[in-house]
Amino acid sequence: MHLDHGHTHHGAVSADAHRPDGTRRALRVGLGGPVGSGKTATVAALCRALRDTLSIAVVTNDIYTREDAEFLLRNAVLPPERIRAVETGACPHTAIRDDISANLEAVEELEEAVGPLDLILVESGGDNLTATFSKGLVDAQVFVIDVAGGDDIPRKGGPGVTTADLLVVNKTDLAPYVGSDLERMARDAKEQRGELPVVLTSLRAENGVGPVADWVRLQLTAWAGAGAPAA
Ligand SMILES: Nc1nc2c(ncn2[C@@H]2O[C@H](COP(=O)(O)OP(=O)(O)OP(=O)(O)O)[C@@H](O)[C@H]2O)c(=O)[nH]1
Ligand SMILES: [Mg+2]
Repeated sequence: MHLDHGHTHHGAVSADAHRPDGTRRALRVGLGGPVGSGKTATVAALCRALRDTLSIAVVTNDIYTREDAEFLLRNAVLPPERIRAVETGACPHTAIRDDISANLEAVEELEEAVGPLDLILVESGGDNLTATFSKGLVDAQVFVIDVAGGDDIPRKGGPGVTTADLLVVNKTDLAPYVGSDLERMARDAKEQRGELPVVLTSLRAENGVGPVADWVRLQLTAWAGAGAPAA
């Protein structure tokens, strides 16, 4: 199943913002990127930064395990009933791009169980540079890469790097140790992405997730603006 919202876009955000009863549904933000780049750490930090002001839930996608969900549970970033795990089997990108039914079900179950929600974060299983989310599953997507994966990744491009609504270059604290050139990464990313935003983060730093949290707040404002029911 592939639901494409097509024409009515307000920035990153689709205008199809309503529950069957006409109220605004939660904004769904997907987080994708290579294995180990810091997707789960970003989700955890976002929950801590935003949970006092927003009603949040999380869906994780793991290949064979529930490890990401268990990390979030162990670290108590949200109450357990707000976290769902989807086990994707062989290809994690299939579950976020082609057959999104298990993820949609998880999203809908969360809305039913703990809603009304403001924000649902959907973490993809770690994959290569080509994995992107279906627009039928998420309203905006974040692609997380890290400096330790090599500073030529932004230059290599790929749909995640070039088209994600936000590109996060994480683990900047490691740049001196792995010899990554942050300025070059930022410059290459900008070249690939034009006007689309790029942020550099270190989740080891105090409020390191701040730039991502700010971007999420902006998306939510756009989402609220897109929320008026069509006449
Ligand atoms: N030094 C440093 N380590 C980080 C940072 N962010 C995440 N990590 C560490 O990197 C490792 C992988 O982070 P995860 O958040 O599990 O990465 P992931 O993208 O969710 O990984 P998969 O789901 O397995 O693809 C963990 O040990 C994190 O603690 C960072 O900004 N700096
Ligand atoms: Mg993870």
